[in-house]
Amino acid sequence: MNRRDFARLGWATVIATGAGTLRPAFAQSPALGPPQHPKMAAWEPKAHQRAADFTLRIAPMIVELAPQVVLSTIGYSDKVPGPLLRVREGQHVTVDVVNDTDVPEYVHWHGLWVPSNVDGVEEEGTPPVPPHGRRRYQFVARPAGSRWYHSHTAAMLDLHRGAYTGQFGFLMIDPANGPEPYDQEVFLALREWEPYLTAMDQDEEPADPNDPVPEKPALPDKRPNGLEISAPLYSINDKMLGAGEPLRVKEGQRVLMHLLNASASQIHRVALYGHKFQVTALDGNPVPAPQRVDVIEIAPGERVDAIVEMNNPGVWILGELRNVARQSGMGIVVEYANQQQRARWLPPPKTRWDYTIFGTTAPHAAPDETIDMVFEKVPGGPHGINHWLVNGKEYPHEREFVLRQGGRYRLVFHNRSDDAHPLHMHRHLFELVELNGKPTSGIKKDTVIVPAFGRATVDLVADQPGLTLFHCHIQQHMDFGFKALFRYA
Ligand SMILES: [Cu+2]
Repeated sequence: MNRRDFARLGWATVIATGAGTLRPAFAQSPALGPPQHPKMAAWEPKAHQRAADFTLRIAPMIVELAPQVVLSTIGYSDKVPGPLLRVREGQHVTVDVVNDTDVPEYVHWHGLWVPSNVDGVEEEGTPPVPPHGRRRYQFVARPAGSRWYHSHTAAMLDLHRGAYTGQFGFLMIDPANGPEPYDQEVFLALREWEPYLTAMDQDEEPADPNDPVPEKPALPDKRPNGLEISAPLYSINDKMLGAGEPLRVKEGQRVLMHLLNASASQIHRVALYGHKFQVTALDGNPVPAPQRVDVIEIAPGERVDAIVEMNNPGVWILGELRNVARQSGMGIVVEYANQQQRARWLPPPKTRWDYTIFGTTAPHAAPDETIDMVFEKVPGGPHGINHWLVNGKEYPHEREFVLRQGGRYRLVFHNRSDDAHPLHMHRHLFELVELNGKPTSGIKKDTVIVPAFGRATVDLVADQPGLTLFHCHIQQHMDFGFKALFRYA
């Protein structure tokens, strides 16, 4: 049976196994009562502290992806995605997080300039939200743009923790000077559900033979590939294609779409037949040269903001290009007013996603230092899981990566593996300099896809003192070696 057959037949199986994820805490948790843990008292807000702007409750919950397709996961405040946190640039934000599960949790504020002890990362020294306890996170909301928050807990072999759960949500930091004009705003988070381990890698489009492969070794690695994460169910937000309300639009509207890939493992490509995406921001940061494209590629951790001009009346599917992903749920119906026909999917023209077209040709300031980072796969390993090396070693790297405050660093990412990796730098933005030899300028990101056997070069100004985690945003890769800690001298 191939993977597609499984996707067609497998729902009942999946739901049955999914039920096993219900934890005792689900039955025991008080609805909103006082914390049960003895250590809790220390975390109670003091009388003189003001009330939090937001409270997030981490707890087991049920998600109805479609009628008859219901699974259990851990989520924020009983919502998937979690509540939209919307703040102004520069606002002092207080978020109380209540952990109603049996394990410590970390909430990471992805794309924000926050100190290490607030970033929500164990490796940087952020204290956890204790089991059946609570923790207050306080930060200044910056920079402006589409940010998000998510669990940063290691999952390892537990596929019901960290990024495999429903613990993710949008965090919008509205710019002081207001966004571009639009008629409607939508938030679309791409997700997979009920992950499992397999050595059959069918979750990505086959590589284009014309893609440059500057890091391809002369001799191919003949070792058999280890286990990777796959998933039979897909959704946009909490609904499979066709199960939720359609996105209702009117001819002539400009719809601002905030796309987020909240997946633990897969890069996605989406299209909307007969429409173009005017990409205005990458990872929440306005691009110097907005462009209209047919297809958006987005990796775990990335965000893309795009305006779609609704100028092709009908009922269409905005969905994943891969049939298996779209037919297993990754899509949403876009319905124009007064159109009743069946939703249609037609594949878009063949295009290649290329960050560099959104940049300029301005020259870059010379770096103070260049840091080369080489990424390699160790196929198989303990439990048959692929392991990952950064400069020949799995995490940790002692004091290998040290930044001097104010220094300008050029990081060269050499991907010597046959997978694409979304590489994320915490607490900083970097600027793209080159992708597979193609120069660009002015594109600020916090996560960049380095294609299979490809190379990406980025510039980073060391202006956020404190421990800073760097890692692949694919949860399993991060858990099995693909991370490094940057320190300030
Ligand atoms: Cu990776």
